[in-house]
Amino acid sequence: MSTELHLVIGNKAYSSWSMRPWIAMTANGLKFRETVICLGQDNTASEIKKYSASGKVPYLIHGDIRVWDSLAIIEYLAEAFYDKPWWPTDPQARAVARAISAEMHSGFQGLRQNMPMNVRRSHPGKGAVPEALADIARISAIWTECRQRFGAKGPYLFGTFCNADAMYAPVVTRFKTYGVALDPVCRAYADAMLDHPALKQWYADAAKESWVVEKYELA
Ligand SMILES: N[C@@H](CCC(=O)N[C@@H](CS)C(=O)NCC(=O)O)C(=O)O
Repeated sequence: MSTELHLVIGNKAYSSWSMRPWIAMTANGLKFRETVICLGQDNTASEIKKYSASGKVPYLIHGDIRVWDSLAIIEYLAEAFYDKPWWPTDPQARAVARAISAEMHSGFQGLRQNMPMNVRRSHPGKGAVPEALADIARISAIWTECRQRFGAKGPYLFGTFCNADAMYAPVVTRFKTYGVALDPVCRAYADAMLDHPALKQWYADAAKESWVVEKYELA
């Protein structure tokens, strides 16, 4: 399919939801145009509304097709570019990959609220309240189970990189920012993710951004 892909995202220092499809698309080698809107500005809402009636990013434009919401976008891409390895091929692994992606998408408020994404900063120990620690324990259990059951063929949750890794990529960055201690299995997984070229590119792009939004820096 040669129709242009255009992904509208929030700025890379802070926009955890945007990171997910961007990482998935980059990891799968898709060429796409990106429009970056800085979060937390007076004109953020109006800029996003130029594209998305939902008032949120990420938002994907593909020819006549419009898709919003991170999980819907990566599911759309898995259909539109079905020759790429978006999800594991084994039905059991694919079911678990989708389940943990949905769990990420709908949960972990304790982690999200107390350890907001900021890939440019280091705040070891900050935000380690019981609600965040409970989410970290559940995520560690998910990662450990996936690595042990499905991870034989590579360093990612299901061996080779898939959409579930993209869904957990912002969590990996939060664990780095907030210095979360991990057991050896989870540490090895997080390190493999941080070493992935797509994540490295996201970090490099975020470092070049000039926007500094006080409310996200103080969080
Ligand atoms: N469930 C949505 C959540 C999207 C979301 O909350 N995006 C944030 C940025 S990470 C946003 O657009 N916020 C609007 C704003 O800050 O004005 C998804 O998965 O895409």
